[in-house]
Amino acid sequence: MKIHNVNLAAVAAAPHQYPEDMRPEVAFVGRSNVGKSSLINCLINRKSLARVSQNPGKTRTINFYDIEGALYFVDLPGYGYAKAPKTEIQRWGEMIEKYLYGREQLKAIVLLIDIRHAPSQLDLQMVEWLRHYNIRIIFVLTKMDKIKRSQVPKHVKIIREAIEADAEMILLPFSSETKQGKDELLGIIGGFL
Ligand SMILES: Nc1nc2c(ncn2[C@@H]2O[C@H](COP(=O)(O)OP(=O)(O)O)[C@@H](O)[C@H]2O)c(=O)[nH]1
Ligand SMILES: [Mg+2]
Repeated sequence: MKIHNVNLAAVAAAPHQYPEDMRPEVAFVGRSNVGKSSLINCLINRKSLARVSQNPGKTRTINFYDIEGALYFVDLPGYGYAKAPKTEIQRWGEMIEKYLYGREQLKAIVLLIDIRHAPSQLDLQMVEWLRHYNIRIIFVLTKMDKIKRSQVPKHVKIIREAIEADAEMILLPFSSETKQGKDELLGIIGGFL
């Protein structure tokens, strides 16, 4: 899959604003600052269509990117930013749940985890949630350029054990800086559509 034509098709604060044309969707989720905007920009070959934010936790909408008129990349709001009041977290949960619930078009979720750290409690909760909804998860382990290549397998193993991944579960080390993992990820996404 090569991506040339991308448009921000919808910015949704509520379900009635989601696209309704039944094209397949792949959604991206992870804690704030994990590198989600950078990953989406890397996949779509743009510098900054998906905002790379210095201000974590600002995105409070679900953004739908029309990819080649064939599918949508869905940018879900990030979680786990510091200093978020409880009401904000609750609103976040409701927003995500409304999207996940019964979204037939959703073919897979790309869940981003920083390769340097063990998954947080919120990451594990997210995994449990997605398993509950029976949604296929692709784990992308971000910022791999920040650790030595020789350390990658060790970090993958720690994360694999923490999420209790079975053998078929995909955990893909990735870097938006070096584009390592990009072609593999596009291949995996293509395979699910
Ligand atoms: N070294 C490195 N930095 C990254 C990578 N991906 C994102 N970043 C940096 O991490 C910060 C957060 O990235 P962003 O894409 O805005 O994260 P988001 O909050 O998950 O959307 C920014 O300063 C990015 O430049 C990566 O693969 N390698
Ligand atoms: Mg972002």
